[in-house]
Amino acid sequence: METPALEQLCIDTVRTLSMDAVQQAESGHPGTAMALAPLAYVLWQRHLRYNPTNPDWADRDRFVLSCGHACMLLYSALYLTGYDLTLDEIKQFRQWGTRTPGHSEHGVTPGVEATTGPLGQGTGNAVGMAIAEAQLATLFNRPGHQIVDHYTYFLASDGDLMEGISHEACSLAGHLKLGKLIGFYDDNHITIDGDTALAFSDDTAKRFEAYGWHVQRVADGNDLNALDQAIKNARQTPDAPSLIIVRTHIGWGSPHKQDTAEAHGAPLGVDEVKLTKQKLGWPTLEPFFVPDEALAQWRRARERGGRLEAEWRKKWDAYRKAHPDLAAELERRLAGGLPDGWDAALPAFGPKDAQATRAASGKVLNALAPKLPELIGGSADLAGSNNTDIKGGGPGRNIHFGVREHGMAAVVNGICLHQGFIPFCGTFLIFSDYMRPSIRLAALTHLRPIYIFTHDSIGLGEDGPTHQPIEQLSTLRAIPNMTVIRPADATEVVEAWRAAILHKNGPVALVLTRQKVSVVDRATYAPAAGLHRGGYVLADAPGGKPEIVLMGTGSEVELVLGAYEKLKADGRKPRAVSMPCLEFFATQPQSYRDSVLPPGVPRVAIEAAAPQSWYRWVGEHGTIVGIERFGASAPYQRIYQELGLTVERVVDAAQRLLATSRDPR
Ligand SMILES: Cc1ncc(C[n+]2csc(CCOP(=O)(O)OP(=O)(O)O)c2C)c(N)n1
Ligand SMILES: [Mg+2]
Repeated sequence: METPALEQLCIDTVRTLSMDAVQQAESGHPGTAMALAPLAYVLWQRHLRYNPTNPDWADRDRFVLSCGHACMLLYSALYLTGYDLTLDEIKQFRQWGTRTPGHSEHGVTPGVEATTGPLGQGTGNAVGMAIAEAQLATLFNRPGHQIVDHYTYFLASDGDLMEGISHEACSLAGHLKLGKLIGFYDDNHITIDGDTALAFSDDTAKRFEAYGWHVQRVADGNDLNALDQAIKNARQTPDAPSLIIVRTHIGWGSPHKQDTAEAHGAPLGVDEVKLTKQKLGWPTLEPFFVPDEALAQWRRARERGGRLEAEWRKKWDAYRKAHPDLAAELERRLAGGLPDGWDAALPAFGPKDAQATRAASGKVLNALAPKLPELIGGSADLAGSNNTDIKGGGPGRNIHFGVREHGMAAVVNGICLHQGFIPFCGTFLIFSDYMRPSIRLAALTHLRPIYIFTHDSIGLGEDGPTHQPIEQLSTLRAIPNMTVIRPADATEVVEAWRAAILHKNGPVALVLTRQKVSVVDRATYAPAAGLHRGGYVLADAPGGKPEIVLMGTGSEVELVLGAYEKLKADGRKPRAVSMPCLEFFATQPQSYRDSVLPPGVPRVAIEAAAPQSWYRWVGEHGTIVGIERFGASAPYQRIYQELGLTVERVVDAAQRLLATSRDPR
């Protein structure tokens, strides 16, 4: 069936805006936006429930553009439907300070639900959003009151589905039967290198059917009715996620670039833009031309969205009357506020409670869980090792991610983006490498998942070098806006969790031991609350005038204190510092940092890991006792000995420093 003229005009407006913006920026990805314009039209005009004037409406449908390179599609739809995004900002595509950056960034452009660009991530985010929706609906909906009731849509390209993360996330989604998750696969047979036949012969339909998804095909991406019908069918499939495979033609309408890889990631060229507009029968060659009637048609979304939200608000008012406590609780959770007394049940640990910090973490988590119902999560098949189980939590509260670290990390980002939860997820620290792309996006997007990374060093022992992290602490710390906390003992674990719950603006990794560590005697040494400043003096030299500072994190604080006592007994004047969070410490005022690490006093740092993150803190003349090789398979005490992570080595390093620092330079 021929597309009616007005709808065609609306669709071609997306196409022309996309190619004009990319042409003006002299960079970007025009072809996919051009091809998918009809899908955007059907989705935004006929199905997606959203209110352009209130992008944060809690019960809106979510849309995630997993192929973030096609962001001109999204920006066009957002501008045209009347979000707070102007045509001038479309003209500023990819320029400094713009709200239309080169890949879609959540928090930059109103209406952009996820930061995408690294392929596959958005697909994982969408799964997390659908999990969050389903869980909130279970918890808060009541008979006659469906106040949480929205769909999550995502759009994935060939690259998204080639990426392994899409397997992890979509396999989990199928297992969880996320019926309100609807994905589109842009089956255009093209990636950057050329025809997908070069590297991709999956039967994607069969693949998703095998996951338990409901799969449909739309043979022609320009067929509005077929798209419309497929979306209707998908919405009427409540017990399985849906994939709609849409055959499209990248660069649709471009006489020379359509169906070529060239249409993917480069401007069409001034001449080709002109020829394309002529072929589309576009009324003018003037760039960024938006026909009034097309804009008016698109902008009906404002009135429709206002109405949809108003209808929902009526339902909300009725719900609030019928269930005032639930309504207040849901409001609190969506706003991200903490309930009174959330930390009232946190345990206290004493010197007799020597235990692995992972074990302490499990206890703290279970003390928090009854007070913080928004805390949900689990592990990538290591729940018993990571101590991530919420006892009595049941399904929904405890998420079994399966052996899918990458998918897990993207899913918790999606749960964060949805709002209503503080998600956590666990694995061995070594496998944070399998999560890293999603961790980085959480940091970039200021999301706040909590990572529970156990088995944090050679201290895990016999499993050997494949499982013993070396460089992971430094590489995690190198991510901007990342917070890595490695508590020394059970008392610091309590404070680490408190800090993680309070920290709202980026991910927090809790880095925990497998092996037992003693509990610092807080009657003798300083209280663990010092953790909130990142580093603090545990034990000082007489008069607070140390001649040497010893510092460390996690299990190595035992070695710091051992060396401190030894040096003190030898008549030296050492200071012992616990440094559980270098990021917190770095944000302290200089005066505080100087009070912990006095300028001019030599420093020794010890951490059973690669030394990179310590150079700043030990200074030019300091010493780092770290590890610059892979670990080994043996009982952990032996590995510590062999690799030189010992009290003697710290004492020796301190004595050498003291000897040289007294030398006239
Ligand atoms: C993880 C990751 N690897 C590589 C890239 C670079 N890249 C961007 S798009 C793309 C593939 C393009 O093909 P497709 O995904 O089918 O998108 P289309 O051109 O069809 O829109 C690649 C390799 C990326 N963005 N993310
Ligand atoms: Mg493609």
